[in-house]
Amino acid sequence: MRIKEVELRTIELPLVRPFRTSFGTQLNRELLLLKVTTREGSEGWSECVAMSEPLYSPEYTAACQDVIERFLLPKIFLQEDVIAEEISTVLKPFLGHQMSKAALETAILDAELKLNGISFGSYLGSSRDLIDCGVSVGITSTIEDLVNEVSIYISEGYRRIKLKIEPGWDILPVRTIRELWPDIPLQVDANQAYTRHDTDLLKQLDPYDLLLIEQPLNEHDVLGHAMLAKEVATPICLDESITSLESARDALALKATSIINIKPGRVGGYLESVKIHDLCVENNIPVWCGGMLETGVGRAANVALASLPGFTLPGDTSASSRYFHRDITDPFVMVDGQLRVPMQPGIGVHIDLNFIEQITKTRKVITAP
Ligand code: OSB
Ligand code: MG
Repeated sequence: MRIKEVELRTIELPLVRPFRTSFGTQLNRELLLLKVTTREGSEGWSECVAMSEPLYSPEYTAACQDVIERFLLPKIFLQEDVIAEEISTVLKPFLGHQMSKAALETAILDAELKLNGISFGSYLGSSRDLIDCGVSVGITSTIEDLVNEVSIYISEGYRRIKLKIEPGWDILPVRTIRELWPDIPLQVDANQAYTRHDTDLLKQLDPYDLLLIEQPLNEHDVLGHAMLAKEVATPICLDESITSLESARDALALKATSIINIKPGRVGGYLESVKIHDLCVENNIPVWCGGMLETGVGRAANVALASLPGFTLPGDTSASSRYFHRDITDPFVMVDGQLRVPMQPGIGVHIDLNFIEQITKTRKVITAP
């Protein structure tokens, strides 16, 4: 393919309720949306999962726009023939910036698959039409608010609950939810809020039959996770620490993680995600698809990825209504705790351009030289 132009848009959507984690509270989802138009007449869409501030990862929306404009796109424009599978190699000289690279690769892949009439799911290696939904529940002001929120999700049919935790909001919320719903698959996510000194505290989660503890320690403390994993009975699952196939391989070798949360943005794209999935399948390591409060554009591709055979645990792949009053695509509607994998070519969802126009904060079109 030859690229004609790339549109970079910042959009902002209000969340249905505040989302509080150990790193901050979000009321809105600001994100960068990409549209790649090719000379062949194909259009590809993606969203960059970075947040507006560098609190979850070093990347943030404005920096993503900068690196894409300043370095990544000029490099891609030098390509005679743009092929999605070659993008990560082309961009390799530029270090880091996985979320920005993932966004570019995904939009190009969407354009390519639409040209070839292939869906994301069949291209990535989907093994089913429906995927199980979990839901990530933020920290609330009171235990009563938490119980109310979890009750809603359970009645809607979510098949797994993930509670966000931090020091001071851990044992009590977990014990309360476990006592009220003794059989619901339950897990927790600390987003790096603990240290190596908290081993005894984290051991106190063991009686509650959790599927896993996600990213309790700093993203760079992989050895700390390996040490912790020896002490606690609950499996450790890394999120922030896994930024590539190599980091996944090393964390597994160190026994720092026994389950992996795959987020395509965090690891540089869907193609790298499939490689991590395959490594985990070979090593009998369960994987699940994480989320970054995506709109329907990112969700469509995530749902396709989550339908690969190694994704044996429900992901943070919730319905559109969990996040937004109105989505920018046809909404993802959960039926019996599951979402349907789109079957149309590319990401396979209809994009609501009128609504996107209404929520656009900035828009820039970069034309290929
Ligand atoms: O750590 O998994 C995380 C959202 C934003 C940033 C990091 C995380 C999350 C979530 C929500 O837990 C996942 C989702 O429902 O999209
Ligand atoms: Mg996480």
